[in-house]
Amino acid sequence: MFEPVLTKYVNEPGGHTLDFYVQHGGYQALKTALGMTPEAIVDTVKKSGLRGRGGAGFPTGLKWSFVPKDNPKPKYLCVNADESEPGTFKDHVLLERNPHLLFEGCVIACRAIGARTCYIYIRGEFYHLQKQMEAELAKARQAGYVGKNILGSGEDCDIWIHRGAGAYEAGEETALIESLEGKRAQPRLKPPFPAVVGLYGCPTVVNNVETICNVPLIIEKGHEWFAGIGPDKNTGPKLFCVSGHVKKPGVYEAPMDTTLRQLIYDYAGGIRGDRQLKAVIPGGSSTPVLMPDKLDTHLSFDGMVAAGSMLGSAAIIVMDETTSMVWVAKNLTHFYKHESCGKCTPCREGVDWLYKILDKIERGDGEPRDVELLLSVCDNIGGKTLCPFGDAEIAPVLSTIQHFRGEYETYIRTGESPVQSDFRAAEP
Ligand code: L3W
Repeated sequence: MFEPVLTKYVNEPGGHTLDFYVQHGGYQALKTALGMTPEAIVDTVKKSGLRGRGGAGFPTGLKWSFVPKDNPKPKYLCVNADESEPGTFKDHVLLERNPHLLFEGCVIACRAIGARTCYIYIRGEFYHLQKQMEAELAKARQAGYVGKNILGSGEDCDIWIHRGAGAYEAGEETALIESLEGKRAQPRLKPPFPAVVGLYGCPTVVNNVETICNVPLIIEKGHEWFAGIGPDKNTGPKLFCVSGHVKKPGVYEAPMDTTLRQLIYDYAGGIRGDRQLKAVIPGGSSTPVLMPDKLDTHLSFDGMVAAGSMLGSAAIIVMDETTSMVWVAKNLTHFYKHESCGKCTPCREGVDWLYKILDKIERGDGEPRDVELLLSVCDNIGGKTLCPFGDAEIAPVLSTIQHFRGEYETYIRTGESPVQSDFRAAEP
């Protein structure tokens, strides 16, 4: 199995502290980066092939290079730690167990894009992390790794931890920026992209936690090392969150040429009770369901697209034969209904209709026209909203109908779920 690098010390007692981090080679990459030009740092990250770990898989070095050099305004780095996609819990591990890797990555990334201020936007529910992260940040500032005149280099870079108020939508980059500015977390129209007009109207890079944590590793071990891990264009170590009906749920670090089968059966111990696998959501609740015939696909950005889904936030939700797919669609739709920010009418109104129809089917009151009605409502949401939320909320409905239409139709005809479940998860 792959030798972890991002999560190497996460189970060590005290592994999150500055002393432990420095004793194990921490902040050496920062020293190296301080001797590099910003252009050289961007170039190294580009050559590594690092792609964003938050959902879109956009090339990180390319995103950094969009920040205009001739713009006299301040530049900002925002770390997206608003981890809230159902099934996703990888960034939490890094924030809790390896915060200095993130701080080190932030200072290096700020140098690369010409920023002196970085905000780490953590989700509202991470209140237990805020105190610990701020205590460790204070130690890093005291030791000269963060703040003014970093390690005597003349370089300034401060980091602030900002906790949101518990809105999933704040994970969308422009909504995150709005929230940081003190407004409701609602998305802005793009373009302009944040790299040009972002926080306070200034050039801003928004990167995910895991993305930034890879930066010190690339500087320390070299872009060739990083590019040598995993398949072409899908390089570097990757964190996968495995949840659902597996024997050993958890966060696993592996290269992206690992297959779904290996992750579920070798890493996560296989299906609980040795039951049959029914379906998998591979990249968090916003990504289409995959069937077992895709088990031998690489868990890479490109592999998952080729299989008909997305790697997204690499949250693999495993469902066995006892899972009602109508219930899955209803459960996830309840989440999206609760979290829609309300700005775009198709999303706000449409998701409520989706939920009502699914709830009606689940109660046994479904009508034969309901499947077509669900598809029609989805058609009026997809691609018609400012941010990807609209496309996200229809993915569970569309993909469960695509693969399990018969299950919907039987449920509607008989008024009962055709799936024999021996468990019942909490009702939403
Ligand atoms: C400058 C251009 N910048 C693209 C930037 C853009 C963004 C990135 C990707 O997210 C997924 C979806 C959600 N000039 C640019 C440019 N960019 N062209 O590149 O852009 P895009 O449009 O492909 O994706 P997106 O709409 O930002 C789509 C998921 O991301 N998502 C992520 C949440 C992440 C967290 C987290 O990290 N904690 O919560 C939220 O919407 O599901 O799959 O930066 O600006 N020409």
